[in-house]
Amino acid sequence: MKAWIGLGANLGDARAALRAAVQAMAGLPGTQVQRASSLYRSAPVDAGGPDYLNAVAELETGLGPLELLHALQAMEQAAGRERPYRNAPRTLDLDLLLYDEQHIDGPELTVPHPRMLERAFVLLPLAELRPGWAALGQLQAVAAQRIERLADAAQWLGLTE
Ligand code: PH2
Ligand code: MG
Ligand code: MG
Repeated sequence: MKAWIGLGANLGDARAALRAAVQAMAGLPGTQVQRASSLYRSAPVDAGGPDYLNAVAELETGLGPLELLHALQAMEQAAGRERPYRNAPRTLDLDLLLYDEQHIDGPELTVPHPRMLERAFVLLPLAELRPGWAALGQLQAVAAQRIERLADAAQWLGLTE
């Protein structure tokens, strides 16, 4: 199955945390990272603290949605994630955005991610990997949010000089 993961961080060395997360996702059982978006810097949405770094990764995985969710949560924990309050600044946030074409509405997991349409920091990187998933009007609806593209995938993942 294909899955799309939103990556974010706004504490510590955020770029290193997102890069390490991509490597860790590639190490999950039965999972490959097929593509990654560019790296973006974005103003916090519904949150305080420093600017975020954000990106989206596309996985091919044999893990089911809850198995994948739990693996992502374990990676957040390993990166030192603390949850003092809702939307607190974080060393690493990994959100399961889309899982194949499934709609999931369970106690632990909702897919598509319920707030993704409100967030330029999700829709813009996702549009690189799944152009057409968000309609033009949906992209226009978040156009006022401050976001800047910093580096293409090869650059921020350290695959080029
Ligand atoms: N994540 C949030 C809340 N607000 N804002 C930006 N710019 N980027 C994020 O990743 C982000 C946010 C909750 O997970
Ligand atoms: Mg999030
Ligand atoms: Mg999250």
